Amino acid sequence: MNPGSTPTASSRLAVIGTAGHIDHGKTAMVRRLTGHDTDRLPEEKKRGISIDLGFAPLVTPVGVQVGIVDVPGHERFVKNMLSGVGGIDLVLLLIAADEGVMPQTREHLAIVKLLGIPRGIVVLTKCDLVEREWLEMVKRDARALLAGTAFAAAPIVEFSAVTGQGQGELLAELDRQLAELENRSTDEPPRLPVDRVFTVEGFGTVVTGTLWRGRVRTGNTLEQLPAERAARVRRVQVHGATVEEARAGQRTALALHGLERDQIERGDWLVAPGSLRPGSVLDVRFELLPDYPREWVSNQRMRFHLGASEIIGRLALLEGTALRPGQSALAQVRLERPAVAARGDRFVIRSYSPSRTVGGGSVIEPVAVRRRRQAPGLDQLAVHESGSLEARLLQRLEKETKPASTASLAQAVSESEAAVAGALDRLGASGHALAPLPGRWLGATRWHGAREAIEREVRDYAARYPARYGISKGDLKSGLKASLDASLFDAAFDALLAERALELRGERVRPAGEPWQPPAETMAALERLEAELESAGLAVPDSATWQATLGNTAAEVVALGSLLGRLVRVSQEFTYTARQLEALRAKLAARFTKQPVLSVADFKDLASVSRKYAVPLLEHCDRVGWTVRAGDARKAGAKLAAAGAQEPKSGGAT
Ligand SMILES: Nc1nc2c(ncn2[C@@H]2O[C@H](COP(=O)(O)OP(=O)(O)OP(=O)(O)O)[C@@H](O)[C@H]2O)c(=O)[nH]1
Ligand SMILES: [Mg+2]
Repeated sequence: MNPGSTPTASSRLAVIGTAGHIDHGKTAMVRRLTGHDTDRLPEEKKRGISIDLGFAPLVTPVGVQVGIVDVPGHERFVKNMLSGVGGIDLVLLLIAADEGVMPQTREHLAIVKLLGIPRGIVVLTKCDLVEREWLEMVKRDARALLAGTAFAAAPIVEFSAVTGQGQGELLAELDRQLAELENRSTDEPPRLPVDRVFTVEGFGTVVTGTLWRGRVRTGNTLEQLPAERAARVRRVQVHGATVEEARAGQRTALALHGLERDQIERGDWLVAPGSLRPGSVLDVRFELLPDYPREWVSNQRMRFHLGASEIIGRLALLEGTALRPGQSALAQVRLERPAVAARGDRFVIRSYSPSRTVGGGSVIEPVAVRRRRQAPGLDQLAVHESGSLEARLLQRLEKETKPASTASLAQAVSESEAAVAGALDRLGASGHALAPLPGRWLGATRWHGAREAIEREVRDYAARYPARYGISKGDLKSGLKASLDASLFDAAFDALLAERALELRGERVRPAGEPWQPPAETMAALERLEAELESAGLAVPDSATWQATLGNTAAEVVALGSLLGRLVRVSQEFTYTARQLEALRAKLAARFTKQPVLSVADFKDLASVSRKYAVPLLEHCDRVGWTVRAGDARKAGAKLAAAGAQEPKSGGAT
């Protein structure tokens, strides 16, 4: 592809990094290409080596804006190298022509491979110091080093920082490589690993990093992780210039409100609030480097590098007790401090002491729970690792105990909300998932399980207590509480009613299509009770008395009476038949046509009862709207004429 023909080249962005053994000319090359000296620390100047990351901007011949991260080559500073190399688009692997391939040439190459850096150019530096023959030999070594890797076809450029040889070719090669690069998505939530923190007079705390995803604008609120602290963006800079907005793929400096210099450090993250969660246990796929000299034994201490962070922890193998060099396995990273990861993030593992790169891999589940080796569920982990979005979502949904929002599912599977919403619709259409509540999703298996649990309880109760109409909704819900979340219960219960799988009367529910007849003896007892209550006028015997007479059948009779609307509990003490209350209502209605106000004394006369009955009866009349209070007296209530709420239902049971 001809890079000059790319119309959007000037709007393109990239971050590239150096790599290679100490003293192989990384910093000198960056200086030659950009005019910037990336060795800024006094100690770096004094010792003539790079210690920490350096940064320099470059605009390529076709106009791609590049941020260069210059890394130290010294083996003691691989940790610093690691904090800058994550998230780069391309690596320049430098090999000094006079020295050839050296240990950190190999280690840095291993790291960029483990991190999945997609592109690379090999730069043979110090070409001014060697003969052609020697140069060809070093070139052959370089090819041999890259053989079988993703960089096998990487271009090799001969270069000298002293003479400027190869500079034009290197820049042209850079443009060729970057032209094939896809621009990063700026629509996703922003995510920035912090690799430097300092203070700027008048602006307070400033952090820098490569913006991995999304965009950041002045005034945005970001979340600092793992501390979970809010930070507002005061100023955005890219390559030293203040800009309105930084986009993914740019070296970015953010001045932050509300954060002191010592509250944030290298290794922290700034992300869209709520978009990622920190976790100390991560499910991963781990691969041991082919040149690691031993087997990796499970549970060794190690250093976990992701983004700009280094966290100490242990790496437990999940499929066996040891892993051979060059092999990979499902594993669990258990850290002493939380990491901030997303599914698919690449990481590097270094041994605890002495520190050397041993392997790396990708994150499968960033916030996991501890699992034992060969515990059940490893196959699910495999689905989570490589399954389609639908398969992963479905697996996640089946784990949810209640309907989950699209946003929380998107977070759980580390995908955008839009992608998850689309996949949910497809799962819905195929019957694998459904939204029992608006915008809240559940796996079909769990949904059917919930419905079955409810139906089973209702059926069991009806079989156990044939004399009762059915279980009360409250008892049903609390009985299933351990296995069914309240919102799931309500949704499933309502669905069963709507489909007429259940029948609800008052608060009681029974299976539909199984007509219920009250047992003859309960019905007879109810009728006897009604007769007894009515024979006393409104001065009925109190409940404790007649319940004692009924004995064991009292509960059944009361349940039947209230189910049929034939018994009404007026107070703790007194229950009346619906007919008695209806007669009272009619009397009251007639009375109020003659006189608009009724005192308690008037009521006692009207109902022929003492105060003991008059007060609870009047309070009942107030409750059902037959009367309303007017000082100590009553006036007619709105429901009085309308044969109120307590009208008896038809006597026959259905
Ligand atoms: N002759 C010659 N010398 C070079 C060239 N490039 C770098 N040097 C010299 O090699 C030494 C190391 O160069 P640096 O650029 O500091 O090496 P580096 O790879 O950045 O080293 P670290 O960052 O410490 O890993 C310096 O003295 C440079 O002047 C080159 O192309 N030709
Ligand atoms: Mg250097």
